[in-house]
Amino acid sequence: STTAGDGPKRTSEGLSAEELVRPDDPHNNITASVAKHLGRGLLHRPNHPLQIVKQLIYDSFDRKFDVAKGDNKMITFDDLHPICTTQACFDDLLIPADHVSRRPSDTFYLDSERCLRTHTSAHQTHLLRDGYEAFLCAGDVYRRDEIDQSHYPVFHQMEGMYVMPQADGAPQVSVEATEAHLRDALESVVADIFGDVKMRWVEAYFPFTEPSMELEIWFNEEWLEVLGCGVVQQEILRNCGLGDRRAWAFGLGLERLAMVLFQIPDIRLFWTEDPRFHEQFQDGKITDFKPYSKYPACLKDISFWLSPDFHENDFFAVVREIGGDLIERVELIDEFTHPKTQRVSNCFRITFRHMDRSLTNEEIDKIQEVIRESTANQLGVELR
Ligand code: FA5
Ligand code: MG
Repeated sequence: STTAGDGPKRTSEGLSAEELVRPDDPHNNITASVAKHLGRGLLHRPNHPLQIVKQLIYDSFDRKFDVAKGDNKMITFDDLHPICTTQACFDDLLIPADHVSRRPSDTFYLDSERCLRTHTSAHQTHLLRDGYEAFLCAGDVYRRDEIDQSHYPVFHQMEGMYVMPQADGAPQVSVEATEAHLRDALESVVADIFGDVKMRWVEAYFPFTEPSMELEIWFNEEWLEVLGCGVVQQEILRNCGLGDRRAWAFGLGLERLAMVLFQIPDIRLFWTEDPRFHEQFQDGKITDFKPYSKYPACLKDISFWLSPDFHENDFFAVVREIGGDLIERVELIDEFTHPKTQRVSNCFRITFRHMDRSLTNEEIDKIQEVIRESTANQLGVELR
């Protein structure tokens, strides 16, 4: 089997960092540190754990659906450009204009009409309109988020979409049959990849599916959400020229699966160039990752009085922008309300760590000073 998708490639219009970061456009909130992740191509890198998981899922669906038995074959796409229209990312999926996920504190916008895809669901409607009825679509997705060992502003998803086969003139496939087909497909693929793992379905909500659910697996003594899915809203299919056909869709987190399968403890490791990481993985094989010693961390605290429109994610973005991959974690460690003025002050602890060497206190003090200045200037807060 091949490591690349078999669908058409659309990455030719790649934009440079200068074209992505546009301080002159009031809608643009893409930072240089995020921009440099575009085009890294982890899903195409041989022996990379994300690429390995992607291929395992492709192969499993390939075995699951049999064209000879009337199933649709899943066409794979893993080279679609991450810049999409807000129309495709949100409106086409019936996500209302005031939905939280569309806020500039949550989504990276290129301009008023384009953003970095926040999920691979952004490709659903144009692939349907292009005539694809069964596809898997993998790619890097971007969200402004908190920072810790399991959250990073870039991660990877795989979308699956399947329009139920229906003969001309045959009655409409029921929602129940579509949901049953979806559950069976996902349970088989997860069992195929994980072996005998405990799974459970949890009710969920997505504007673009009804009913909607999430699949969780039992891992390290807790339930871990690996995917969201559901029966596609009829309105979406109708808008794509599919009338009363039925379809299901899912969106799965590739890092989540890879961290479980390979015992990878930190989401930032997927981006490292350290050979001690890369030499541990081999295409087609699931092996346990053996952590190598980490370099020591350096901790710095920052306290400030909040401004009325302060949003945590804006602060995280400032820290990430200046500290880049040195930032392991940012956590709120203290909140204080002044008894007289009612002003609120927050204290955040920033954990700095280099993946490939030791840090000196002096170099981190310099970075921390820039973080303090930018926090005050960009967020209008008052440093303490
Ligand atoms: C979505 O993104 C929906 N588009 C999924 C979907 C597709 C639903 C099609 C229905 C039909 P959600 O935000 O829950 O949903 O993300 C889906 C999966 O991506 C999660 O289950 C998780 O595995 C992964 N994921 C989400 N956020 C993160 C994150 N910050 N870091 C790593 N993985 C994440
Ligand atoms: Mg979710």
